[in-house]
Amino acid sequence: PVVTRREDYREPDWRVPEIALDFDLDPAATRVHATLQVERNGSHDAPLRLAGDGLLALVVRVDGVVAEDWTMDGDDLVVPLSGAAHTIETEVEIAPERNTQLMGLYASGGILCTQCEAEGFRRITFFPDRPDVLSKYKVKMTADKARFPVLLANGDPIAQGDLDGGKHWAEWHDPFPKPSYLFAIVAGDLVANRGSFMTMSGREVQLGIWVRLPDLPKTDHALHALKLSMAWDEKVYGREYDLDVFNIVAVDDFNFGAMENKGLNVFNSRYILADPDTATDYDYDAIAAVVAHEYFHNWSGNRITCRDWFQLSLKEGFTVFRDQSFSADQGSAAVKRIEDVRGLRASQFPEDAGPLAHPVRPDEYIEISNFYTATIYNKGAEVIRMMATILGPEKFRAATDLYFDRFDGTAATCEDFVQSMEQGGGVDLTQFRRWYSQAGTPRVSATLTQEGGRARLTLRQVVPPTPGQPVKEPMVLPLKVKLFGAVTGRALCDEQLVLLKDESHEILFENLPETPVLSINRGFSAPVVVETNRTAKDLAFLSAHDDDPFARYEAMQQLMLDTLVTSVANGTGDHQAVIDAVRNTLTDANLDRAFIAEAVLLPSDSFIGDQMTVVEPEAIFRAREALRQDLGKALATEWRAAYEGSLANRFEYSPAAKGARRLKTVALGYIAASGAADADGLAFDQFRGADNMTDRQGAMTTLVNGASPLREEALEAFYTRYQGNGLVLDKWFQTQALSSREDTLDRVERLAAHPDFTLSNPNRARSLIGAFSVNQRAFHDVSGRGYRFVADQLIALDKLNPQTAAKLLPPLGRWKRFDEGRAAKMRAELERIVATPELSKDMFEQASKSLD
Ligand code: B3K
Ligand code: ZN
Repeated sequence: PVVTRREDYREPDWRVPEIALDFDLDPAATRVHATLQVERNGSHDAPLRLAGDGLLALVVRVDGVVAEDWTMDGDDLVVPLSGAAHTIETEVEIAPERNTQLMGLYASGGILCTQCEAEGFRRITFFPDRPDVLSKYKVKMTADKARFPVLLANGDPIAQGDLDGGKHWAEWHDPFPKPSYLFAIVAGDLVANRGSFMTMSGREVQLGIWVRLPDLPKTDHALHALKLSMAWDEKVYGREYDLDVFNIVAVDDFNFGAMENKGLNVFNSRYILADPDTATDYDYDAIAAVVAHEYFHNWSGNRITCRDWFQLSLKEGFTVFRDQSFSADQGSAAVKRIEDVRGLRASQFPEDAGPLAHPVRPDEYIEISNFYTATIYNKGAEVIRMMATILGPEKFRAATDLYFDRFDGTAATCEDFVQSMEQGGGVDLTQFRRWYSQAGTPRVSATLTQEGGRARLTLRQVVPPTPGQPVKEPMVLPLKVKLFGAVTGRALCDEQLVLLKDESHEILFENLPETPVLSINRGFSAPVVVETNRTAKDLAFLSAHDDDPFARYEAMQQLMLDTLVTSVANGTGDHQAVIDAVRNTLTDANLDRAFIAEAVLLPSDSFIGDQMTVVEPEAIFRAREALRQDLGKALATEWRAAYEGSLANRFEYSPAAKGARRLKTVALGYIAASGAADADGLAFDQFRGADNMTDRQGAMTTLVNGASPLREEALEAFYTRYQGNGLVLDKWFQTQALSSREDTLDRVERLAAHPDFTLSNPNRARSLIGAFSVNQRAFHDVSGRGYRFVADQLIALDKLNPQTAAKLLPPLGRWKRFDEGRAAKMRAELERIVATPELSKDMFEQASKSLD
């Protein structure tokens, strides 16, 4: 396989300032006629090389004359040219209905749509398909009017008309030069939920959320989120929208969440459609976050794009940071931060500690699609957040203004961004740049020692070795630190921002009136693992008294984690400290319910496993269940009170109502864990009486994890009620695949043969296989059957959709973390995958790297 390296970057030989595309759309055979204005870039005599993927040139014209001297080099079309500028025309035929990869032009439930990022445009037409070639696009589409009454493309609509034979056409122009990965068209029988937005300079933008008619009632939330996002980007970053229309289309078959094509976002329908009966609070929040994310890309991604794909985090890290900040501003910022950190720990930390670890700005890839990772997105967002922390809000805004000003209309690099931060913020980020080049999660040890009225904080950092990077240099770690008095709970100093730059560093605190307790990495100011010498008593104290809500949550998590890791090692544990701390939080009238629900939740099986040298799935499960049971029993009264306090609520989408629902279901889980005789009945009543999906799915999850026969009844009722709704059926599959029951593996094998299961829809494939492979207990069944099942499914999926298959591989690659027996079985499956004939390069890269 060919390896692409960052250091090999060269400017393109030819630029394409303009392109006109003419589509004769038909699911079985679509004709694509392309007219490219090409210009030689610099003085060289290289021919024009146009990337293709599975395309056959039916005709090539140079300056209007049919050319005969072109050649194919693999999939690329090579045209020898003598002058400085030419007009090149090509014609190809493609079959969207046979496109199972969902890259390029494809069909989803009768809608024709495109996905081009990263390299899908070359499956539509021959083109220098790289992000530093920016062109103005004119697009004409012709199609059957009855089947495809709506024809959309990037930019603004220019003209449309009817033709003989039931056909019609439409033409769109996008005045903003853009890379080919942002190209999009959609044709289908769609209706729009329309709205408008007045920009800060007084231009009115027409908004449309396009879906199939029956889905129209489920689009208000997305439209509202779009308007909020547009206003937020004006207020917080001074960024205004720049076209007269902004359209979003929802389709059911999509390889990831959504796509930021200029003026025409295409979305996975799960991130658009919502009503209380079918979407959970989590879905509502995710919809708003993804709508915001794609909208924010208009500036961080589209107006300023990436020079090459190694710079991917330039747009993704920054845009995730922007969408996280947006969501934080809509509700509880503390709860949002907790959720984001939990996500980072669940997906990015394991990636950084495993065989697929890579820097935020990678150095090489075989298949770029494999690099749309938690490291590029979420660690990338943490890197931006740290710069924002170091600069402070005013300077950070000045620096982003400078960045947007200076690089507007260009294809930029991560280096360009960092330089803008340095100049706009007046800081030196030389050493900070290691966050872009070094992989691995730094580990900090923080030791506080007291000598009379003085205390000494000793900090040390280690960056662990990762594949290809055995030795690391120290990083810049911005750590927010504060001390509290162990007796009075009073703050003993103001919060300080410590920049740990060396391998070790000491800080002295003087004139302390009482014994200090250390609060560190407040707000999760650096994406690191912190080890401290704090006792269970210190942690319990902080969980009740710290004035930073994240630090309070973190102290509780650490207390739970320490308790659980000890229990796993000893086979039994002392749960009293956790019980007391949870009681304190649960009964604290000053805390909001959403925060309480987060804080009293135990760390996941996998996160407990991540703390251990060798992961023991069954022992972890037992230790966690034992703690859940003790918490359930010891706090029976408190859980009842928390549960009943939220019972009477009717559905409303507000931070307070969401918090109440969350705490109610968390409490229900503990009531069930306690073994209370009426727990199953309570869950079933909640399931039956729910007026919203959050309560219904929460109750069903409790039942599905339990032993009551009511669980089959609930599953059956849920299935019957939602049989026609694909997005809700995904929840039905997912809830069963995530079950903590002993028979989950059997159940999942049966579900794979269910008539509603299919590998050709990515959401469905992920709801069963993706969910199962993060179910630590079930996936790591000692028999190795879980591994075999996932490998079989991925081998089959790879034949249809390599990108989605390769994304699901990483859990199988974590064999080094397990005992020899499991590791050997996992490796055997990886070897079987690598040996599969006609394996995609996507899967080859993921599986072969995981074997090293
Ligand atoms: N930029 C797209 C992701 C494209 C993934 C290509 N494999 C969505 C997003 O991050 O907004
Ligand atoms: Zn993005």
